[in-house]
Amino acid sequence: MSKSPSVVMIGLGYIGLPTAALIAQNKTYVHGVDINPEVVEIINQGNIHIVEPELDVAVAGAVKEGYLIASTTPVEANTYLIVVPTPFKAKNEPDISFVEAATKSVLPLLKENDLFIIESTSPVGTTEKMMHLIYTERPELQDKINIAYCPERVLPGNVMYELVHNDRVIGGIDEKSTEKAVAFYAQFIKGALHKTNARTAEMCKLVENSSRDVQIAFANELSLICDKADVNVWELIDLANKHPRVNILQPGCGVGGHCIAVDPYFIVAEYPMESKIIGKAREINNYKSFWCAEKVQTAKLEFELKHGRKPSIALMGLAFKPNIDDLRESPAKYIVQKVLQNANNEEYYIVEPNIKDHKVFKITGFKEAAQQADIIAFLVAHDEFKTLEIPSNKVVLDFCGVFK
Ligand code: SAJ
Repeated sequence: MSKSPSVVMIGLGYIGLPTAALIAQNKTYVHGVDINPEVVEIINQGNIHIVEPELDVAVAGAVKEGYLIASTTPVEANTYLIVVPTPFKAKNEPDISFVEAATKSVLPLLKENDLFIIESTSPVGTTEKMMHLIYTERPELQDKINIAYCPERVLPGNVMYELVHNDRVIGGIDEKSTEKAVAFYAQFIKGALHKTNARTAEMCKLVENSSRDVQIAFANELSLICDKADVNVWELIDLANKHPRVNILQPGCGVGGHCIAVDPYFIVAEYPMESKIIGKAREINNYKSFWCAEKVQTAKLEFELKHGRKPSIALMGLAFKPNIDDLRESPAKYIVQKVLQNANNEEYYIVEPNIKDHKVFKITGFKEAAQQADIIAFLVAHDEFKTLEIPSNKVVLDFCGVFK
């Protein structure tokens, strides 16, 4: 790269890399940093290490034109973006050690008027903590640099579009920081940029995903009630949603992915006495996966009692939501593992049309599995499954509304 970078991006994962590519497409020099040397090498060759539509073209172009370069160490710039993971430790407590390490890595490089932004999903107060860390190590910078929090809200699978078009919430540690961060994002984001303070912006991200988790828990709870009450939950929700002020989401096998199933714990861990509904929603959504596995087990035993032989079973779907190949934190995968733990010489067909093979499971085509199996359990509502014609002699467990 011929010019010194304007932006240093710490973390080149599912959000950091697309954001780095977007900024670079805007002809701003970006120095991307990742601790994984393989990732760095792949990106510098103009390739990508994650699956996301349109990201490959964006990264290839940005690298080729020299606006994006990857490295394992940061360099001096004007803007530093922290986009690293915030996993949780035992007891579901958030772990901000990656954010801390990222902040420490740029500490010696910071200078007056720089902009330091955290995008990583973080517990409330993290931006202030990083501010104290910076001011403790570099007291001469007190009130002289701009520090802000700005969470991302993109949906995996549609990241490149949503990065540009979604509204953003931007909260600085003071007004000057907020204004400076807004001016930065305004260069490449078309959605509205909403100003607030850092704590509110942090809480906003956690609340968005908790809100969805609570709403899905309501739908999942309804599915358990309806199973006992002998009411078709899909028809019920459809009818209830005809009310002008009711909008119930869809039940499924539980909630997966790296966001909705995780972020609510960041609130519960800090405010356990107050976050009753949020905590309970997590429990309900986790329980739903366990319940589905139990249902498969019961169907197996019923089949054996009725037919005097062991059934063959198709488990349809492994991904964490429909029409993607992402198996991270997937309730479907959990159910498959749980069912296989109880296997007792039955024949199993594991199906996931969005992946070719898997290191643990032997993958069978969805048509073949549906044809061969006595019991067909739908764990993910992939589009392919909706086209299946299932003979009436099969036992169908439709946990996610494939045939609703
Ligand atoms: N799900 C249901 N029923 C529904 C909707 C979803 O069971 O009616 C399940 C899905 O099957 C999946 C899980 O919920 O297992 C999460 O899927 P999702 O599509 O709702 O969300 P994610 O995890 O892919 O992305 C979310 C988004 N947040 C919200 O919609 C509030 C996205 O905008 C965030 O940027 C992302 O989390 C994130 O990175 O935090």
